[in-house]
Amino acid sequence: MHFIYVIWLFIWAGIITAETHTFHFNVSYVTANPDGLLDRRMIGINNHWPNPTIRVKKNDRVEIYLTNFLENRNTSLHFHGLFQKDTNAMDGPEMVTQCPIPPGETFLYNFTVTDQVGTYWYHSHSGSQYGDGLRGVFIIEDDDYPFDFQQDSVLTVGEHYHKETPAIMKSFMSRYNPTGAEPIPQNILFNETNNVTWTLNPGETTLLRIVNVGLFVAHYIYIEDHTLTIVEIDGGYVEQVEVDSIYIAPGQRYSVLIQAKKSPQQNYRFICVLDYEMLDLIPSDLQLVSTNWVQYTNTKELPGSIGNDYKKIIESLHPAEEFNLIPLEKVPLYPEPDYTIELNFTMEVLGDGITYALFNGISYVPPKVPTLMTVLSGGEYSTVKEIYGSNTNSFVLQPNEVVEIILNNMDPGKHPFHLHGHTFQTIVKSKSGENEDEPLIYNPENATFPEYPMIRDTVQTNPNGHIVIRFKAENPGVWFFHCHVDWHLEQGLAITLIESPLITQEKQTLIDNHKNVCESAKIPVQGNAAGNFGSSKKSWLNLHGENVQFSPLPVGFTLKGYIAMALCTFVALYGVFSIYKYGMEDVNSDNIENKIEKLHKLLADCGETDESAMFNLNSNGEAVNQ
Ligand SMILES: *[C@@H]1O[C@H](CO)[C@@H](O)[C@H](O)[C@H]1NC(C)=O
Ligand SMILES: *[C@@H]1O[C@H](CO)[C@@H](O)[C@H](O)[C@H]1NC(C)=O
Ligand SMILES: *[C@@H]1O[C@H](CO)[C@@H](O)[C@H](O)[C@H]1NC(C)=O
Ligand SMILES: *[C@@H]1O[C@H](CO)[C@@H](O)[C@H](O)[C@H]1NC(C)=O
Ligand SMILES: *[C@@H]1O[C@H](CO)[C@@H](O)[C@H](O)[C@H]1NC(C)=O
Ligand SMILES: *[C@@H]1O[C@H](CO)[C@@H](O)[C@H](O)[C@H]1NC(C)=O
Ligand SMILES: *[C@@H]1O[C@H](CO)[C@@H](O)[C@H](O)[C@H]1NC(C)=O
Ligand SMILES: [Cu+2]
Repeated sequence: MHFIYVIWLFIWAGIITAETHTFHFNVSYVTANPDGLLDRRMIGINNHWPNPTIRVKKNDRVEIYLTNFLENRNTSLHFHGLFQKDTNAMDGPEMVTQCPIPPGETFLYNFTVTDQVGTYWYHSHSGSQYGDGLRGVFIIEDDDYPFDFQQDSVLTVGEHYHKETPAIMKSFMSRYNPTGAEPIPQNILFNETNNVTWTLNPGETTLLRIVNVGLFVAHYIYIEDHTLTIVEIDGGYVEQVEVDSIYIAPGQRYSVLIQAKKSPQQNYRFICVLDYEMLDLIPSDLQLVSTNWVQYTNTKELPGSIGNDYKKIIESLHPAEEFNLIPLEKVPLYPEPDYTIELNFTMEVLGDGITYALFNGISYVPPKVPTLMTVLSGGEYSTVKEIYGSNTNSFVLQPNEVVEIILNNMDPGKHPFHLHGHTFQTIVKSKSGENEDEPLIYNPENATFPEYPMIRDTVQTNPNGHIVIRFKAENPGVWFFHCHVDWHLEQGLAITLIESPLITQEKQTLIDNHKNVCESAKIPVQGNAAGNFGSSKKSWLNLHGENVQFSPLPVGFTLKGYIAMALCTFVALYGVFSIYKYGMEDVNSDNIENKIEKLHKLLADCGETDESAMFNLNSNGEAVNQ
């Protein structure tokens, strides 16, 4: 008795609470049939898929030995939302903070979760690889929750593709897709499968941690005749809000309390609906609504499927607007920024005929040396922005300054932006702009900000709108800021924040294991973005050989015959492909009109003269002869 009492005291004092959790993750292909329609390879851990949920407590240490058993594919692991204080090299994004892990190699992820609590997730940060399944939930339990519940449960949602992401990428980033139309998923996954029955015990309260592990589409989620009480977003507690549904973008987390009925007489549907506005076309056989169930009693039948009338369902819902969610620990608006970064985001076709995502005209292209290694080897030159290359969208931040990012989304799509290593205040989130030619550009002149802005690590920008976020540069290291639509990340929609490089050098080093992995990947661990270095500033500024984007398509290009012909072919193929592939019964007219407009612009730019033989898409998505 006495002994237990002493232990109790220690725990209360928080002295011996930290534990080390060691995992061996053998990452390999596993055959699975997530949606019940097709066997395919998914990327699993220890010959199992779906992947395990990691549960730890505040201040615990996590050691993961990740061995890459994939044939011909590199991998990496990112812990989405974790600050990785003083362990930047454990953050995961390939060529930003680490070398890709080649087949056969083992990488040790070793970090503590410090005082963070809440719902996070882990996923591959090698291209769009997590779309093939390398993803899972990461929970940090609190010692003392600011709400009561009896059950603690998780739910992941996402979209599913029948093809593997390298094959999808090949047709997506192609000259034959000049509008950059995003890949259309084949299905919704509800907890990595579908037709799920979830049991609730009458009268109990459940904390449900919901994570969007998809790489493209946001979801509406609700339980018929039940209220969801939002208590946490992206690891931060919020003032409780009762809603009939939530809207969750890729990368985001919402924890909700669900009060089970005291004496239920029936079972209920648990519904998840894709945000169809994010899809360019809606194939007639695509289910945008996923019916699952909450079961109270197995003596009553489950209600039937709700059907696929997604528009009607979405119209009936009132999800919480993320901008209005107030952190429980009311954090006042951060002061005026010491440093402001303005980013104008556009999608454009570059000289190779492929659509890229650009910030201020620059599409992110990975450097030859991971940016963290450039910091660690750069000595006094690590504060010079230029050494990080001309195509990495790098910005150097000073210790503890308040940084503001203004992001003008000059694209008609919705984009969930994620900042590594921090949470941020969203102080402006505009509505959608009317159209692509008149995006709503942020004007600081008339801006008003909330007293207690919402805080999270991933926020969705509205079409042709803007967001303004603020954060404190209190975490030395190299941090990626990018769209969590991984198709867009692969198109270059990212910037690199180099935060307090001199302090990073002082406090952080690469362990031998990491250097070995780099050696095996044949990636240098010193030098500027081009891999050049030396004793002089001149050698550090020498970017000869760096990776760069294709140059823009010249306007009125003289090889217009070639280009025009190629573009005509794209248009025709695009239309014909769409018709054959999808039936085109329900084309998303808003999006498709934007894309058609882009095509027209492209053709105009190329000086196309003979339009008589051209095929084009009308707003019903039919190929028409102009
Ligand atoms: C879910 O139900 C649908 C329709 O009955 C079926 O086609 C699919 O295979 C089921 N999914 C799973 C994972 O069994
Ligand atoms: C991982 O693979 C290695 C090598 O095949 C094996 O020795 C080890 O037991 C595996 N670990 C797990 C957790 O499956
Ligand atoms: C793995 O990474 C190395 C080093 O960047 C690269 O050369 C190789 O092409 C990558 N492999 C694949 C399959 O992407
Ligand atoms: C993980 O990092 C801690 C702190 O640097 C160190 O003490 C520990 O030995 C490391 N674990 C492994 C397995 O190397
Ligand atoms: C989702 O899967 C996890 C792990 O298998 C399970 O614990 C949880 O109850 C499931 N959630 C729902 C809503 O079915
Ligand atoms: C962004 O676009 C606006 C409107 O065209 C322009 O005024 C502003 O200078 C641009 N900012 C940058 C950084 O290019
Ligand atoms: C800003 O406010 C002033 C005064 O109300 C108004 O005249 C002006 O049009 C506004 N500017 C913008 C860009 O909304
Ligand atoms: Cu995006």
